[in-house]
Amino acid sequence: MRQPAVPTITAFEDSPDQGQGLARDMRVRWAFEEVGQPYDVRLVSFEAMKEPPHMALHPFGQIPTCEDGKLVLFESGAIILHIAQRHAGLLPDDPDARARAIAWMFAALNTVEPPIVEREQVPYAEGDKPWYAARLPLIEDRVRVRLDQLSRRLGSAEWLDGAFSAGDLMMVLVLRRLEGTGLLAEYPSLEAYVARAQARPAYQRAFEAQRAVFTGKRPAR
Ligand code: GTB
Repeated sequence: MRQPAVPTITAFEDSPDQGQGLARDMRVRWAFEEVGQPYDVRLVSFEAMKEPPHMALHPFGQIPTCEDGKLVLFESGAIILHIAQRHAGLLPDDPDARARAIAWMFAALNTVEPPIVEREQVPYAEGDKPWYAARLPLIEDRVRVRLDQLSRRLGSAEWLDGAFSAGDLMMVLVLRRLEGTGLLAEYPSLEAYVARAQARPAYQRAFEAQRAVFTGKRPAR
C-alpha cells in the first residue's frame, strides 16, 4: 500500500552556525518531533533560495518552507501553527488556553524576538561605525526590558501557561538567539526554562537532525 507523502521542509545547505539549532528550520523540525510527524528535508543553497523554484514557495527567498500535500507555507510561525492545529501535542484543547498559547507564539515573534535580532545583527551591520560602542548598550537594555518582563511572568512556573505548548517552543528558540551575549545568564530562571526545553527528547531529536546536515552523521532514531 502506498504511504501518504510526508511534509517536506526546506533548510540551509550551509549555515553560519553549522547546525547549532539557530536557523529557523529548527522550529519546524522540533514541532514535527513533538507531535510525532515524520518529515522530509530539502536542503537549499543561498543561491537556490533566490531562484524561481524556491521563490515560488517563499516570496522572500528564505527558509523554512513547508509543503504539506497541496499546501505550501512559509514563515516559521505560520508553519508551527499549522502543525499544532493539525496534530495533538502543541496546543491545549480548551479554546481559551489554546488562544493564550497562540498569543505566546505571537509574543515570541513580535515582542521578544525583534530586539534580540537587532542585538544579533548590529555587530555585523554597524560594528565598524563610530556610534557602535554607544548603540550596543542601548539595544541590550531593550532586550533586558523584555527579559525582565518575561522572567517576571514565568516566575517559578515550568512553562509559560500550563503545559508545554507551541508558545514555549517559539519562545525558547527566540531566547536561544542570545547565546554568546551573556544577556540570558542575567536571568537564571529563563536560562533554566531554556535548558528544560532543550532536555525534551523531541528537541534533542530535532537538534541532532539539523546538526547531522553538517556532520554528515545520521541521527539515531
Ligand atoms: N520571519 C521568517 C520566519 O520566521 O520564517 C524569517 C525567515 C528567515 O529569516 N530565514 C533565514 C533565511 O532564510 C534563515 S533563519 N536567511 C537567508 C536570506 O534571507 O537570504 C535566520 C538565521 C540563520 C542563521 C543563523 N545562524 O546560523 O546562527 C541564525 C538565524
